[in-house]
Amino acid sequence: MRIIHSPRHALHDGGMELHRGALVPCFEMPARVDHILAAVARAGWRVEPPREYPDAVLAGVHDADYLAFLRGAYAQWRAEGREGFMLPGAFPARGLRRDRVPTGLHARLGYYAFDAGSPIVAGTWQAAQAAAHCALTAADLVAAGERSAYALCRPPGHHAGRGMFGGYCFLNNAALAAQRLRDAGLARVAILDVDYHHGNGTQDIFWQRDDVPFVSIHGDPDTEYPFYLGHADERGAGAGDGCNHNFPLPRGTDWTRYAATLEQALERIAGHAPQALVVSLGVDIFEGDPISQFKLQAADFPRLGARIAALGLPTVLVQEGGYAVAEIGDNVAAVLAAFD
Ligand code: OKP
Ligand code: ZN
Repeated sequence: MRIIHSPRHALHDGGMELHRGALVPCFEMPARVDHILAAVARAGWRVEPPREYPDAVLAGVHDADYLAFLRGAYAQWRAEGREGFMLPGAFPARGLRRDRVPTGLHARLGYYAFDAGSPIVAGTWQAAQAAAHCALTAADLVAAGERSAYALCRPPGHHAGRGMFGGYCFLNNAALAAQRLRDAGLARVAILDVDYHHGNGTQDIFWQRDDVPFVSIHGDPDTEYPFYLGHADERGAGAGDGCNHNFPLPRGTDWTRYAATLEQALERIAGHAPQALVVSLGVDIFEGDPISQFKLQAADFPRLGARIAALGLPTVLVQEGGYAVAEIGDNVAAVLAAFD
């Protein structure tokens, strides 16, 4: 298994998130990567750095004004005499204007965010850029003929839309990987998102497209984050009508139920006859996850990997969530081993 990782992920650290009314250290922390790297080493896989890419590549899935905001936000924060992490406190919800981008920094922070759980710190842009480069490198390896490659991305990406951040995500690493494979000439690239939380950003990016079908299994948004997207009746629009497939499942879902839904999800993917697959690999479906409510056991992750690998598609695996820090490495490695 080819593993792509950058130590620059650690530059994104020190922020707090608003969690059920209290400011707490982010569950999405650098130590997650240390545990994944340890498990990768135990498995005997070598770790490679990402290649460098111009920022123009990011514009393949993100709006130019959003990228400019992310790139410059923290420097402007400092220029205004502030320190520490940035969190928004107001959002353009219904009844408020979203047709113009405000000029003030805090106004723009809320304009581009959709939650108060995704702090921006001094190194956030550099870390997000490095994570995106990991995903792009993994995509380039698979485009060049590798059977699979794993991008150890941090911060994660699947909640980041064309022009919004949230859910710990700033740049949509999986979407960038899929777009990269498309640009390399593959006609259809499917995305399977198995993270506990619906990949609202990925759905947003490919909603009107038929070349990147999106299939997601996740906690029911009626009660689970990100709450306002991810229902089964969301099928895509325009050319993308019928290319978006959501499988919301209730709290407490165990492997037996999950596996039955996974079969349906894999059938949908096969139905689109893609040339390659991108997996948004969140292992927060583990029963011990502190912010999620499914009940998969450690022994279920090799099964998950085996079922996905059995599609037989060239596959880019992109790290998303997983907050049971002590177990995240073994759970990720168990999935990856199925592709080795
Ligand atoms: C990211 B990924 C607001 C934030 C609530 C956000 C969870 C993000 C999960 N307090 N928590 O999909 O694993
Ligand atoms: Zn998640």
